[in-house]
Amino acid sequence: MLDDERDLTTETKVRTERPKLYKVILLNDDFTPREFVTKVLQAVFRMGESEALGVMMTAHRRGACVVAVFTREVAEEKAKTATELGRQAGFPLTFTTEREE
Ligand code: NFA
Repeated sequence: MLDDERDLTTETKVRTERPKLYKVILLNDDFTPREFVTKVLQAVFRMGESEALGVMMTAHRRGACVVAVFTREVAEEKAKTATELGRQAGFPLTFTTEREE
């Protein structure tokens, strides 16, 4: 179609919105073994051992650490899965999600 033939009164703009992003946050506790936390980070968040150790130790020292950022559904699913792995092993390990600014 030639440009001149387009019906300018019925054109619609296509806008693709950026998805809102959510942080998954690891909370420290006094009971979950360091090695268990490290293994969960590797399994659920596909981290290598040294990165997982770094995240675990940051949460241990500071009380919490951002693990990664995802769309809402993925963040909530990973936080739930990782928290559940701790519960199944009898630990209070907790991952939360928070909307990124
Ligand atoms: N603070 C826990 C310990 O000393 C380790 C831990 C780190 C737990 C990060 C939860 C999150 N065994």
